[in-house]
Amino acid sequence: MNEILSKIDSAKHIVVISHVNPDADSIGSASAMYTYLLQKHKKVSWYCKTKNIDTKLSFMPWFEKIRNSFPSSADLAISLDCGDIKRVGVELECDLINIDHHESNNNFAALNLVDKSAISTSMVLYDFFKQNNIKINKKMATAIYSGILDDSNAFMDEQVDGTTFAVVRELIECGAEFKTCNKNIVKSMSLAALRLKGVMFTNMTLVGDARVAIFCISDEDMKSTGALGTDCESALEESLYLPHVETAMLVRQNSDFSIKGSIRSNGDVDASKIASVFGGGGHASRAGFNISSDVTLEDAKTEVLNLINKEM
Ligand SMILES: [Mn+2]
Repeated sequence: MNEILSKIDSAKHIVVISHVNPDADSIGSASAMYTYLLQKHKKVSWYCKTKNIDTKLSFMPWFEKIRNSFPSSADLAISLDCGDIKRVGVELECDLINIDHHESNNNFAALNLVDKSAISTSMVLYDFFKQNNIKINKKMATAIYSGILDDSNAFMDEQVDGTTFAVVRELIECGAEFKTCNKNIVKSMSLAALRLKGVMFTNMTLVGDARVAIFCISDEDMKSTGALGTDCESALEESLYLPHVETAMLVRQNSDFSIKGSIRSNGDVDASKIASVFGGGGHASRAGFNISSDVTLEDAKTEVLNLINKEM
């Protein structure tokens, strides 16, 4: 722990990193860390490779500071919620601290603060602040709450327990603007996302006695709806609300015709196990992978389906 603090203390220019296609946890934990470093009067930047970050996250403290070019003068980087070095999105020449909670994290940095049992990276950060007697201010509390809210699926996840709510209570006491977070993260949707959801559910196929839902999204679908990658994920998760569905799988074509796969599971299928076959990773309940070779969307779908069949 203290190694991390002394590393921060001696650094001149620190960059916090949110992962490629960032979610509320990666933005929230980076936002909380950014706020903390500012308080320490550090020169700090915030890097994310993705250009079009979901604007529903724009209420997060310091969101407007996010840049997609990495500052050359940085001597320390801190990656937040990156389960894999590839998620960092940049080749680093400076030192790295890896703060995360993904099952697949292999401690890729010089210093690692990885708690695989934590519900979110923002919760790992909360514990870090508490253990080091660092005061959590209103901005930090709002950002940490956002990460917990999103990664716990609005407190609906299996992993949520009394401790989760005890932490939330404390964050609210620290001034977390939880109502703003709830509205922006859970109760808001762009027209593009809603249109994409329509396309996704119209074309959904159910297999294995309706225990597996499969979605296939072409680059054309993305362009015609104007939706973002993260919009697909939320519709994917909703398919688990269907009576028999235990596993949901999505293969999506990127604009460069590479393929992004996402798997969600609320049953016995280990999503991260399937994703790891394709070089990806994540958690048992949610995982993802990328296929960069010349595989067609149909072939990718068949391959993932074969694996799910083997697992079930
Ligand atoms: Mn996370």
